[in-house]
Amino acid sequence: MDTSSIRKLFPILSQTVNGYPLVYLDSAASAQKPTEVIETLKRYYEQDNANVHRGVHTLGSRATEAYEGARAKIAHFIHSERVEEIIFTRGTTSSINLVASSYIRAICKEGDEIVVSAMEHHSNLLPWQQAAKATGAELKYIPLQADGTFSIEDLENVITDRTKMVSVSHISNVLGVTNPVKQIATIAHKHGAVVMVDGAQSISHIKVDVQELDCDFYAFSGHKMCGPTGIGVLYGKKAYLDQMEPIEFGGEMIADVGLYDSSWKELPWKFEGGTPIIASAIGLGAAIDFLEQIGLDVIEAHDKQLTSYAVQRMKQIENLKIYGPEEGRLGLVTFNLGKIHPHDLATVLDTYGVAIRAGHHCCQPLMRHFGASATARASFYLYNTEAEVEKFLFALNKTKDYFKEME
Ligand code: 7TS
Repeated sequence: MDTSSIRKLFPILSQTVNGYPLVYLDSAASAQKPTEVIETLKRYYEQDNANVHRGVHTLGSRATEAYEGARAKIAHFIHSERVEEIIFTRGTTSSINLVASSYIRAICKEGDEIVVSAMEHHSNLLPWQQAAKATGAELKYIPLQADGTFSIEDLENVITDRTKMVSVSHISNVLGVTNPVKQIATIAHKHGAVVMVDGAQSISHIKVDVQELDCDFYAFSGHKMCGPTGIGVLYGKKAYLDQMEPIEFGGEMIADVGLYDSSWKELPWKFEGGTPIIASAIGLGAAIDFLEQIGLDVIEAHDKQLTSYAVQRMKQIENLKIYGPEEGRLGLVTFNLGKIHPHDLATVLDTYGVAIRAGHHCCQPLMRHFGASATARASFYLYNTEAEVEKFLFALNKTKDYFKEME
């Protein structure tokens, strides 16, 4: 892959920050947007903007065609069996909340179980905590090993015939490791449980095939895959989505409204109350075209190679602790440098134009598992280069020197 040509397609990357060329190593929080996505949004607002599904006028038809066209692109991108299995949401958090609020509250009762791991992002924990409280179901955790991962044996020991839901991340936003979701789905299905996959960190780096994974629900966010903010997807197998009631009522989700009762449209629209997130959905369609032109296999190989390059180079820095297992990291590396607080580290790095994330990464249980209140995280995407990794290392060493002088 010609990374220098790809970089030219991202206008934001050509700026300097604090007098240095921007080194953006925070794509796991939100990825940058290529010109084509920005232009698609602009074109939509300049030429086609109208509400969808209701207007019989030309702009309304164009907007509807583009919005539903984006849904079809997503269905193709993740290989769902049916287009109506793609629900537009605000993002991963909303998608998981929709399942936890609608599906779980409908099917779970006291004595049932919901299984998660302590590796999860808060967005894949809190909805289940709430659902467990509301239904009387038990929230069970797959125990974590010292490196933060869990074993299939431990997972098998936790799941029982009373388990109704198993929800795990595909790629962890702290460890960068890929969980074997296909294997997890096979085990869960044997017990009659459904499987939800938090794909927030995987969708941008690897080819996802929901039929091949055989997961029942898959959630992701547009903004982490070069798309706009405010748009995300819930994929669900039709059989489960059909059982679910909407959680938002009004607007375009209705079939017929009476004074005291109403009925809903069929899938996917029953879950898309109000005016949908039209422009961002169309922008997400453009992001998918962009990623597919480059190829997810090419992106994965690049991101894997760059991550392991960064890890190898970071290991050469004294007192730098990397969290997670030795092998299998994709797209990010989480670390601490001596006793320097990660917020201080990120602040000094920013003075060199290097953007990284610091904090608990919305994974407080996992931070506690590591005995850390916070960590720093560098994340890599298709536009990052080895030269940028070197600038990051240069800034890390400068930060170390700076804090040594302060001692
Ligand atoms: N799940 C995982 C694994 C994530 O990494 C994130 C966002 C979410 C869920 C929530 O996604 P949202 O789009 O609904 O906010 N992760 C991060 C992160 O690691 N740093 O900032 C956001």
